[in-house]
Amino acid sequence: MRPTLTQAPSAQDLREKILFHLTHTQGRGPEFATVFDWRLAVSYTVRDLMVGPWVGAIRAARDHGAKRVYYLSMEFLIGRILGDAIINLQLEPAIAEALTQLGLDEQEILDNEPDAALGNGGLGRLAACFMESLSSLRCPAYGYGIRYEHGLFRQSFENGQQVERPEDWLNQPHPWEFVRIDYSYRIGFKGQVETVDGRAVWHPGESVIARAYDTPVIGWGGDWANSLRLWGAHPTTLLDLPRFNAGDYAAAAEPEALARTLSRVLYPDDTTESGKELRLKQEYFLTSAALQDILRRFLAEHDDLSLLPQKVAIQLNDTHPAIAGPELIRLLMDDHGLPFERARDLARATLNYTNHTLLPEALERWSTWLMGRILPRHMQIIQMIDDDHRDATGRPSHVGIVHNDQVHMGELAFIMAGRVNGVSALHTDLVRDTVFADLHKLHPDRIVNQTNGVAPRRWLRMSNPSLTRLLDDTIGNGWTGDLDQLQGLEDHAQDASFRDSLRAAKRANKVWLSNGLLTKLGVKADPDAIFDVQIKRMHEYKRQLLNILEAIALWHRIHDDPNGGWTPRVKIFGGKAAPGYWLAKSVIHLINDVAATINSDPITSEYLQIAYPPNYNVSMAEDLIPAADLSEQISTAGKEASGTGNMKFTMNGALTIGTLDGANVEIRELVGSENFFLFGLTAEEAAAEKARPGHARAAIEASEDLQVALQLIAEGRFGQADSYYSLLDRTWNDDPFLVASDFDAYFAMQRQVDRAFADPASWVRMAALNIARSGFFSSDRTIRGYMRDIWDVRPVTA
Ligand code: CR6
Repeated sequence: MRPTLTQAPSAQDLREKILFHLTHTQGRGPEFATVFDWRLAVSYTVRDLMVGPWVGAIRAARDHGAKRVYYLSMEFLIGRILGDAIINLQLEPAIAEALTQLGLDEQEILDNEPDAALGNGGLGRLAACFMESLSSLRCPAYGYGIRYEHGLFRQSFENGQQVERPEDWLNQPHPWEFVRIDYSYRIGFKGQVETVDGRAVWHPGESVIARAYDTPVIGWGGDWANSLRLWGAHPTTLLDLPRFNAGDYAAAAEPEALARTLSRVLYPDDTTESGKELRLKQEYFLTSAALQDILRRFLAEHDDLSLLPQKVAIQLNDTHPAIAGPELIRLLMDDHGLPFERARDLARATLNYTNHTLLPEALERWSTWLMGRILPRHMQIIQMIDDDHRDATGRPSHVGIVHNDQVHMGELAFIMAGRVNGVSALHTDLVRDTVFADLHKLHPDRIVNQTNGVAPRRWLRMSNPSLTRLLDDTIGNGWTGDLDQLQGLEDHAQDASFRDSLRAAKRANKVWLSNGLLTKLGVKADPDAIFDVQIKRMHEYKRQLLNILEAIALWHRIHDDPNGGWTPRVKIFGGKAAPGYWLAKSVIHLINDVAATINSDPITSEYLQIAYPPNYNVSMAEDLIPAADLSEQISTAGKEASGTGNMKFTMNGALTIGTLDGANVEIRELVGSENFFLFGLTAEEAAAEKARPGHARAAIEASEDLQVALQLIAEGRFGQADSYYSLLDRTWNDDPFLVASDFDAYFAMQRQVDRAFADPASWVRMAALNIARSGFFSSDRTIRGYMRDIWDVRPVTA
């Protein structure tokens, strides 16, 4: 474990600093201060403790001439910062005492912070965990993203249906960021390319300024912080003064309006592709600003561009920043005069690409027409890269970046990357065998695996204090920075008194959640029931439909035989659907309608309850995961690249019911097949089943439980039947994600879960073993893998 802070502040110090900031930064006397004022005063106090290590880390990296890692991502799903910073700085007891002395409620202060929701789901949250691990491991790194003014939309339910409202986290001061007006770059779009003395000169038709906003990300132990640098778009000219003077005020403000739309909103899709001009502009905005900044920093330290790959490693988080290949070549050729071949080699030795999905609808493509209009110089360079690669490899004619008048961003990213990685063992195999099979044959060493991970500080130490206390008491607190130490619990799993304590810790979390569900939703969740949780984006491949159909079938069975010795269960759902994804929205509607009927059925209410709290986000996950008994990871095999929620549940002692998909495969191998509820078709079987004509109808006709469930929906037992006509039709006649084919296996495995839960001693033992064997899923392990296999960087030691 890292040494604790050399000068850990006392509660008294903290109290004085909080009061100082309340008065001098917030401008309020304590007697007038609101929770918001106090939260800002506490945040500035904590921030002050991050600034020293932050400046020190930047200086140490420069003094050591260290190689830097740059993580380019359109999404950073950070959530709240204060609680995590308190944990990483190891301030909990002192802060708690200081706040008590001030008569403040710590939870109320923490809850006052809005989530920074600059991401959709797993990919964005992964980027946030990676930033934390990079700092915890003292790896000199920068995260580059966009400072969206509106993060992921707020979800509410009206008559059971999703309603979206804009999110506005920046409508209030954001105490963690530092604006750098001196780090601003011009980003061009459109215009023409001319050739002057054999060199291409791009004259953009439009441009905006990218301005840096930095947030320090403190690592575990509090002695290193890296920067998350988010770019905000600003106009090159604030006001069109001649138009303003002529009285045309709206037109005069146009330059500003145009620029600001660029960093205004996060696109609310993750696994569907939007193909919109604004999205392409956002991607280029991020990428160009980042690369200009990277080259500026590099050239401030070195004057020989051939050193670039030794000093810079750039990671592209999915294809969203894949324009980095052409952009880096453009900067090296057009601004620095390098020949194409040199620029290409330097770029390829510097850039790497992570693939996060195989879903064809999510693979980015841009029409050559749009690319040529928005980024004319890049379109030329893309063509050069493509021709060059064809000439160098003699690849088959159907392989390449540009075909059918489209630019394929996956191929572009692959061809321009030194390393390409998948995010779980199974996913990486599928990347090699499917999407990039042809390119893999040409470059057999390029694809590597780096199984995802999650930050144990946030996802265990911060979010699960009752389990944390037990772990610290049992094996010491070294696990926080070295999650493999959880193995030390193996022996204790046999010990009845340890198991009692573990059970008590879980129960405390369940009681707390149960109170919240009652007050916020009116759902009566018995803390002794199984808490069965499925939280993630709403998507057909994730199969929330399978889960709710199982609930209906179970309800029907209980109804028929109320004295059948049923294990009480509370099903909890959380998740948003992309605003245009109407099938996913229809599943949300169905879950809410089913919940309304089932929850109020006096015959079954003791055994089955359904809760769907709206507006699932990072903070809600922090409340739900520690209270879960059962983790639903039930995607169609071959579709979920990795999953990271699955890892968080395992670490927090929930057992998984799941398919052999993504990282579930590795979770099961590590925790032991006897401690995991496996069901369903394998990826290979699923592909074969899908190809079988009439598979859906055949599976439904073979399953009485499923027929009943579908029939009850069709009869209008849950809201209006015609709301669900399309959903039912698709399930009967198409069912691309094999809900019907996997239904019986899932239903049967759930009954096995019921029986297992009815034996608490054995259940808790299984939970203990899940925790003990979850160390592999720390994002520290993942980042060490990237550092070793992809970036070739080492930590900076003091
Ligand atoms: N939607 C994958 O689907 C994976 C994360 C992070 C996803 C998910 O299985 O855990 O990335 N893919 O690797 C994309 O966003 C494209 C996701 O979050």
